Amino acid sequence: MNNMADIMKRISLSTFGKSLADCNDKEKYIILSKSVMEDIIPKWIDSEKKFEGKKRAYYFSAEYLMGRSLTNNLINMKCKSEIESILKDMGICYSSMEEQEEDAGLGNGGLGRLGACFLDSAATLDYPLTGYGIRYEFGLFKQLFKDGFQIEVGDDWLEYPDPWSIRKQSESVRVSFADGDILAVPYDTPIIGYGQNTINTLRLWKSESFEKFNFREFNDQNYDLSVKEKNDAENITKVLYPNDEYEEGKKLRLKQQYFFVSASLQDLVRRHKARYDNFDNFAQLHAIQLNDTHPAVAIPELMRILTEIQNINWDKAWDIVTDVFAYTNHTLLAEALEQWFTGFYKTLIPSVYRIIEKINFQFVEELRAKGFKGCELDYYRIISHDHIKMAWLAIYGSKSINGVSQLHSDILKYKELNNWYKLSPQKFNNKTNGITQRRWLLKSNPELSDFITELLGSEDWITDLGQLKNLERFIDDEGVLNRFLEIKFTKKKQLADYILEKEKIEIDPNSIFDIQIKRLHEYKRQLLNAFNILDLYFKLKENPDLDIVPRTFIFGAKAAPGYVIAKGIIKYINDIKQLINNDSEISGKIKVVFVENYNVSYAERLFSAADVSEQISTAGKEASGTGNMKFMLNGTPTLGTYDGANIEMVKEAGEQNNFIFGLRTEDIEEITQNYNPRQEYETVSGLKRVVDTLIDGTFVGISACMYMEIYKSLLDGTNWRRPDVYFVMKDFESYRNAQQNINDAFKDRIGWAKKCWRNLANAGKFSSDRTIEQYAREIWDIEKVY
Ligand code: F58
Repeated sequence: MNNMADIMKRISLSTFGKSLADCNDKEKYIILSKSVMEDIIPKWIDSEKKFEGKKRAYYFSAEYLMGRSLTNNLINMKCKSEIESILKDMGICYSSMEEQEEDAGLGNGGLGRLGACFLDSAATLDYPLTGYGIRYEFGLFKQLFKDGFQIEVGDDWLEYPDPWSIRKQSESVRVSFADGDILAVPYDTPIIGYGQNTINTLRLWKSESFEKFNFREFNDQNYDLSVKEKNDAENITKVLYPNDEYEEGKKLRLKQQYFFVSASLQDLVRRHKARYDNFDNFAQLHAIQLNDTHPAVAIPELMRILTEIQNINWDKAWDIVTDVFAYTNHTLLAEALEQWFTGFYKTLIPSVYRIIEKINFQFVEELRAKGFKGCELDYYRIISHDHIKMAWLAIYGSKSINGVSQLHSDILKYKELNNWYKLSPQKFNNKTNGITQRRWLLKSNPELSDFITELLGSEDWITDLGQLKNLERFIDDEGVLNRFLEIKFTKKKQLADYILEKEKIEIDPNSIFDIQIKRLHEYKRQLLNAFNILDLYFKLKENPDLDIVPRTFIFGAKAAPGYVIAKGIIKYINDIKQLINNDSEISGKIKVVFVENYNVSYAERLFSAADVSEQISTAGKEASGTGNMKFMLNGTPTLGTYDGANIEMVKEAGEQNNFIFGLRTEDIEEITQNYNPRQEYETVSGLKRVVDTLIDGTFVGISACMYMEIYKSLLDGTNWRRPDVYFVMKDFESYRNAQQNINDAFKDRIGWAKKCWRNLANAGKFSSDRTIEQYAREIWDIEKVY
C-alpha cells in the first residue's frame, strides 16, 4: 500500500481535526481502518461491476457474528506484515490498534457465525454472494459476572463510528407497517476474499423515521412527542434479541424480521427493474438462502411484491418464488421452531398475512387434490390454531431444504420432517457446515499456520484446506510432533497470560486445557462437565495423592437472559470454580475458569490453545456444531457424543484419535419411555454426591432456589418435561470414563501429539469453502466470476 502514512495523516485531520500524533489509540485505529477502506473501495466497485448480469446468491440472515475486521481484512488483502512495519516506522504498535476494535457481535452463536464464515468463503472463491441483515445498534449483550451470576449490559459497539461500513443513504427504501412507514437505510461492509480478487458486500439495514423531528409538538412544549416518531422507528433495529419471551419483545422481533426482509427484497427488485422490464428471468438471476426461519416472511413478501405491485399473476409469481428460495434448518429442538400468533401478523402486516392465507389455501387445495384429508391434511396446514408455522411456510415456498450435518439432515428426513420428505423428497438435502480457515487458523494461530506452510512448502492450504491431508506423512516424525507440541504450549501460555489479565486467575500451561465454549443450553450439557469436575474434586479431597495430570477446565458461554436454568448453571459452575480454586489442599491439580463475555475474539484465543474439545450434547440435539471444527483445525481431539458433525469429524480423523462416549440417537429412542434417572442417581458411584450439591448446602446463598430447580429437573421433571430430558445422569459414567482415558492418553506426549496431528490433517472437509461450493453448485446454481 503506497503512501499509507500520508493517507493516515490526512484522515486524522479530516476526521478528528488534529494531527495523528495527538490522537489516542482508539482514534488511530479508526484512522488506520479508514485508510485501509480507501484502498479497498475502488476494488470493491470493480468487483461489483464484474457480477452485473450474472446469477447471484443472497444470504438472508437476522444474525451475523463477524467479530473484528481489521486483522482479518489485512490478512485477506495479504498486506498485514507490510502495514505492521509501516506503523512501526511511525511509532505505532499494531497489536494495540487491533485491541481497540469492538467485536461486531450481531448474533447469538453458531447460526450467526456460520453466516460470517460463509461470506468469507464465497468472496474467497469468487462467488457473487451478498449478505442481507440488520444493523443492530446494540449487539448481543455484554456479560458480566457479579458474585457468579450473569449480568447483562448493553453492547454499544457503535459508540465510536464503525470504520468498516458505509451508509448508502440514497439507496434507502420504505417499509410499510399497518401503523406507519419506516425508512430502511443500508450500511454496506466490504467482504474481502482472500487475495482480494473478489470483494462482496454485507448490507445491513438500519431503521429510521421519515419525520426526524416534529416541530409543531416541540413548539407546543411536547418534547417527548416531538421525537416520538423518530424513537419508535429507530427501536426496530435497536437491539439483537437473545430471546423473545415477552409480548412486546415478540412484536418487535416480528417487525425486525419483516423490516429487513422487505427492504432487501425491494432492493433486489429495484436493481432488477433497472436492467430488465419484466420478471421472466428473475429466478434465473437470483437465489436466496433463508438462514433458518427468521427471514421466512420473505416468501409471502416476494409474492406480495410480484402480484400486488408488479402485477404478475399469482401462479406465475408462485413459480418464480419457489424457484428463488432455499431454506436451511438449524435446530431439532421442537420448542425452537418458530410460530407466530396470527394476531401479530394481522395487526402489524395485514397485507402479508392475507398472502399467507392464500398460500395456505392453495396448499391445502393441492393436498386435497392429491387425496389428503382429515388429520393428515391438518398436519400440513401453515396456519393452524391461530399460529403461522414458519418452518412449514419455508418448506412449502422453497426449492431446497437442508440440514447442517449428515445426522441432522437424516433426522429431518426420516423423523422430524418425514411427512414433508414423503411429499417432496427431491427438495431435501444435506450441507454439512464448515468454518473459514482464514479466521480460525491463519488469523488466530499464525504460529501453527507458518509451520503448516513450512511443512507443505506452500500456502495453498489457505484456499484449499484438503491440502492438510499431506501432513499425514509426518505422523511418525517426532521432530514435527515436538514442534507441534511446542506451538501448542506457546498458544497455551498466551491464553494463560490473557486469562490472568482478564479473569485474574493464574493457570498452568502444563496442565490439560479442557475447554467447553458455546451458548449455554441444557442440551449442550455444561452440567455434565460440571458434575465430572466436582466428582474429581471430591476424589482428590479423599485422596490428595491421586495420580492425575493437572487439568484446567475452561468454560465460556452466555445464557439467554430469560433462560433461568441456564443462568443457574452458570452460577453453579462459578460456585464450583470458587470452591476449587480457593482450596489449597488440592494444590492446583485442578482449576476452573469461566471466561467473562465469551465472544469471537476470545474464541480465537481459546480454540488455538485447547488440548481437549468438549462436544458433549445429548445425541440428536446438536444440529451440527461448528466450534467442534475450530478445535479440530487447531489440532485438538474431541471429547464428544455421536452427535451433529462430531460423527463426520471422527470419521475423517479416526475414532481412536478422539474420545467418544455416551448414548447414541438410536439408544435414546429406545430408552426414553422407561428412563428413570433415579436409578443412576442411586447406583452410579459418586453421582449422588455431586448431584446433591445442588441442594445440600455445599453452595449456599440466593442461588439455592435456582439449584433446586435444576435438581428437580434432573430427578423429578415437571408437568411439561420428563426428568433428565437431556440424559445427563445416564451419560455420566461413560463421560467420566472418557475423561479418565484422556488423562491416561495425555501422559504419552508423542502418542497424544499423534492424535492431535491426525485431527489437524483431516480437518479439510470442514472448511466452509467446501460447504459454499456445495451450496453454489447444488442449490444456488451460480458460477464463479474472476
Ligand atoms: C446453531 N443454532 C446450532 N441458533 O445449534 C448448531 O448446531 C449449528 O452448528 C449452528 O446453528 C449453525 O448451523 C444457533 O446458533 C441460534 O443462535 C438461535 C438464534 C435465534 C435465537 C435463539 C438462538
